Amino acid sequence: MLDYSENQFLKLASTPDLDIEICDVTLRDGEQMPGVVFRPEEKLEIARRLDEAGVDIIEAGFPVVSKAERAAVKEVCALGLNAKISALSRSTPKDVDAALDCGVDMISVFIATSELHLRHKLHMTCAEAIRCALDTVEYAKDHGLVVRFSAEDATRTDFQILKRLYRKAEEYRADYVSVADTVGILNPRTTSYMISEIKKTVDIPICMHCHDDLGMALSNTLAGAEAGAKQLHTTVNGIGERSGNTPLEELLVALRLHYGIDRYNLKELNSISRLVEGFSGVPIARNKAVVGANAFAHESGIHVAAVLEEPRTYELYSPEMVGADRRIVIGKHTGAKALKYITKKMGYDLEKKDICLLAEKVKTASEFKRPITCDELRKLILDLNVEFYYGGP
Ligand code: HCA
Repeated sequence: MLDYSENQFLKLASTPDLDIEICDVTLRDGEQMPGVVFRPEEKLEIARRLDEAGVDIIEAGFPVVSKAERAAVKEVCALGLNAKISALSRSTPKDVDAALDCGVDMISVFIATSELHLRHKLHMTCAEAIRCALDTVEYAKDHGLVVRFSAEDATRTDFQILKRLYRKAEEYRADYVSVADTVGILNPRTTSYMISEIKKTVDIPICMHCHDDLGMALSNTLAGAEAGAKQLHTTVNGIGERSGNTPLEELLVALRLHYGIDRYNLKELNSISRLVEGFSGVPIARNKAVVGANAFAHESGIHVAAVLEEPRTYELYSPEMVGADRRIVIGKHTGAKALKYITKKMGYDLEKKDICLLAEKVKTASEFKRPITCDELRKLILDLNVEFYYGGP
């Protein structure tokens, strides 16, 4: 495989060594995307594939939501995967019991802490919410679970109160504290500030749970990791509530290219992405980074000619690295070199003058605003009425 790491900007700034783990929440927060429901067998298949990709923790669901949900989380736990299995729990012992019944390794105990959520959702005082949270953390610890305490809407919570609460959660033996950027208000600079300050406050690892309302979930997750957050949350294809969460595939590729983290199996990314696209019914945008249909597609004559000679000219990293294929698209911008390559692959050996004629026909035919299929190209070749050698399929 070509070495794609020879770029000054991948080396320019001294990138810190990151001590991170990935917690994928596709099966829980991903499923909270309006209209998305995973069947139990689909949850199992996604969990298996996440495990093959090497994610460290899988948040398998919210067991108290329904009987079926609880059964599915139970089955994920029974798969015996390498990944640790976690479940979401409100700050009440009833939810912890439901998670315990599933056999999870970890639990995410959450409660909203912002003034807005306290007043308009929980109808509780801050002190009451803190009491519920700490009692539940204690209850889960007493029942042998690894506990993440998550402050929902942490990023719109009074920062002094938030830090005090995280310190308390640590005192109550929480194993992690989570910064939930529930409505995606952070930017990389504010993330960096928040995480460094929380790091001065607690000694337990910090989780970064980002939403993409401003399109900054990935950058914020990386900024959080650079500032010392350990557990990074993702969903496949970035599915999740509203604009979604940090996309697993984008984060893993960034960690590989920018930070040299190579323990995740990136070759799984394309197929897991298609799997989740099918199960969730949420189509992947063609121009989506890493897994979009166009991530390694080339049409422009100039680009195709260069890519055919040396793919790195227009590809930052190879499609093979993420289990994808390169696609050469025939359309309005296709040049002679690309046509020669494509027609040869189809088995036609056309002379240069006929390739030029064909290029003109392709331009006219593609005026209908869509690329040309191989069958249409074959028809155009036959319409040329020229002699050629055909040795193809
Ligand atoms: C939610 C809860 C949560 C929890 C995040 C976490 C959020 O709103 O559904 O586990 O840290 O975004 O606040 O997903």
